[in-house]
Amino acid sequence: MTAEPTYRSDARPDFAPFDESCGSVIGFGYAGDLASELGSGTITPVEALGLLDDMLAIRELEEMIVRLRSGGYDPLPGYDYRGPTHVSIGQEGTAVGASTALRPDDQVTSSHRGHGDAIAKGFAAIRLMGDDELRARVPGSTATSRADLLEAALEEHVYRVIAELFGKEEGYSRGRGGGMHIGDFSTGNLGANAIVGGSVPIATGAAMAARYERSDRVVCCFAGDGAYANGVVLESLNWAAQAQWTNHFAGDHPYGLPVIYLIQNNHYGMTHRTDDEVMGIRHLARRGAGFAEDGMHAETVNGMDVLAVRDAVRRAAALCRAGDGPVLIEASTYRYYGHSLSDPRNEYRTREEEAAWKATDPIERLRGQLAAAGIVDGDGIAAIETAVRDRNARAAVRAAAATDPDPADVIKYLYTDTAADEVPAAARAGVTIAPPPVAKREADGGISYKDALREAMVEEMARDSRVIFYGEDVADYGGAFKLTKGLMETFGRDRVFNTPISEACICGTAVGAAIVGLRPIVELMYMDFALMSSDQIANQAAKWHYMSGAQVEVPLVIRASVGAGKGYGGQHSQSLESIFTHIPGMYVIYPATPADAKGLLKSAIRTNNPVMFVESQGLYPTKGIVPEGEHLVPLGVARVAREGTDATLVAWGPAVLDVLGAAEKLQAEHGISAEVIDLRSLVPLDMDTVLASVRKTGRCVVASQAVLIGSYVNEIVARIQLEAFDDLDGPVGRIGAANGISPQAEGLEKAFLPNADDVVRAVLALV
Ligand SMILES: Cc1ncc(C[n+]2csc(CCOP(=O)(O)OP(=O)(O)O)c2C)c(N)n1
Repeated sequence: MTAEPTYRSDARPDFAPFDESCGSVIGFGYAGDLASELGSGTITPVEALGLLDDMLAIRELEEMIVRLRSGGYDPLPGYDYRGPTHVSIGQEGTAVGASTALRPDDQVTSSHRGHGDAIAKGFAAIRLMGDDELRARVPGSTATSRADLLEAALEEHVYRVIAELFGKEEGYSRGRGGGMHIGDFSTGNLGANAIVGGSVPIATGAAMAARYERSDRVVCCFAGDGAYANGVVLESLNWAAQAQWTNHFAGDHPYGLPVIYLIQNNHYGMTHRTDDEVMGIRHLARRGAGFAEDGMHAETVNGMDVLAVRDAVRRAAALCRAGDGPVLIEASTYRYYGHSLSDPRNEYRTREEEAAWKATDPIERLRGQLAAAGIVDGDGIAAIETAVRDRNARAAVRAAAATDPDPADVIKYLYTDTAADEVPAAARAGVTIAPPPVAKREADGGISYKDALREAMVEEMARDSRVIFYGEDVADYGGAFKLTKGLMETFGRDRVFNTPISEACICGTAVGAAIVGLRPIVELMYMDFALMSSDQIANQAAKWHYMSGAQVEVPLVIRASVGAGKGYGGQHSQSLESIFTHIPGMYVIYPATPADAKGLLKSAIRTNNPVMFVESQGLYPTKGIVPEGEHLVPLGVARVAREGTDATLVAWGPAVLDVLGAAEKLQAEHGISAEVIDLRSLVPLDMDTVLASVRKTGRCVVASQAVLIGSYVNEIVARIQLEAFDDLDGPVGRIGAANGISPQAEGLEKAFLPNADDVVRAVLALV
């Protein structure tokens, strides 16, 4: 065991004048062409023809969408194409140039305009696959030669992409994702994203995982120029350039994150002008300058030249593999059509401008260079074009006839039923570098809720090295509430580290790391801050299992604590669990006791579903008996906390203590026997236990600490009234905080939060 060194800041006052530049940005420095690349051996004639084939395949696919929309695609007359139409005609050089510069195991993320990226990354990976891998992709193929087998695999790829666009079961995401979310994890495409900028922290997290695993794979993040105004994108650049990846904290692995941020700068957002309207810089490559001390390597390339892009990404990948990532590449390119096919473009740009860009067309450019180099003549090129057109047409016809998903399966793949019950051998070794912190048990075996949570994390991190933990101030300091004190010393800075104050990136990188195989736990200091990362929780973590058609699971835990009751006011006190129960795809857990805090957190870390794990700062010091070692509480099973016969009290989190207090009073002062159900898990929800109790008692009050308006309390009440109406002796009561904002003044906060007396009154009203 090597103890992890601790570091103290040496940030003494230093006001010496300085004059610093922010690093240089190289623009359009590529001076090569096909002849020079062939001459230097950086490309073969076969590879060069592959570039043409890839770009043509993209253009043909996009032209198919254009023609389908106008009813003029001859192979599929009258086919009703629905869904978005963000075609990327004109931008083929960026997708193909970048993808062919990557290894098959390198990964990409992409954007709403991602059909081209999906074709390109797939084709590039498939061309480099061995025969066995190819055969596994087309098991029914009768091909006997490598060339025919490869051709069959390429066609199958086009087919599965088009099948996804057509919403078919045979699509890569089984028709659940569609064109704006298309991903093919088997060729390293981690998914397109319809949230502008949404994939950028995901790519960053996937790169973090590569670094953690000591892998030399690289992640290339495709996103548009519009995205580079978005907060989470700028947070991602800051995240990727953190000093801790390369300085003394980095221990034996001083590697920068292996991520290439590739801006597909087509000079427009939807219709806004990036160049001289909504941004203040001419070359977006300058975005990199403010983040890394020695200047993040950044350059602008001609995105209409597939060879220039390929050259830049090859160099970027080499930098990343050498530990010198991240890299920023701006590819200046153009989309010939509008934002979508419903955009006529005439309100914001001229036909002259379009003609000028079309004169730099990437396919024409390569075509000319191939002919000039004598690799293929005009007839040969025409034959390639016909072959590509026929291949796409066959794939499209097959896709149109593929299977429509069964409407009965509408929520199939929302959740996975798998968990990390077994830890792979590679994740079992060498996981601690110092003895872990041990909770001191009282004579009766009691420990605090807070210590129980730490015990769960210690045990799970010791069990499985894929479990990493990060958040704001969680390392040396042990978190704002000292809950994780000692974890960094036990597991090392590689697995337990501080983050910038970037809640969106904290959650987004966790998604990226999770989908490529890690099992992150992240901490949000206060649950209120989850709203800063709401896109990454609601649109990314919750959705990727479903939207990928179950190609990937997203095993991550977001621990978020509620600060109610401390006089911290409106932005540090909210119980926001109801918001996340409204997001299908998330699990939402809220323990009330120390034993459940441990047992539920351990189960949350092991499930392969994303979990919003809510904790109560008010409950942190409460004590209870907690079994040592393996203590797992299943998710989705409520607990009968007190048995009774006259009324049922349903609650979760700190409200469980209120209803238990109320039950005591009801018994002592009114002779009413109340049964208490602690829900523990809001999603998945155990209605059976609730209904069984209500059917027995005939009366029910549901309580939580959240404000009543829009509260999950109302969902439980509605379901009881619908599903046990005949067994009820009266309407179901509801308890929550006042429909207001948590105040600072003690008396006001007491009036704001519900308490046991409120519950007593609600029960008495029923009897
Ligand atoms: C967060 C978010 N805001 C707005 C939109 C609507 N929208 C879709 S694409 C787009 C323009 C994106 O521009 P850019 O990133 O440059 O990509 P491009 O469309 O040019 O490929 C907008 C505003 C969205 N999908 N997501």
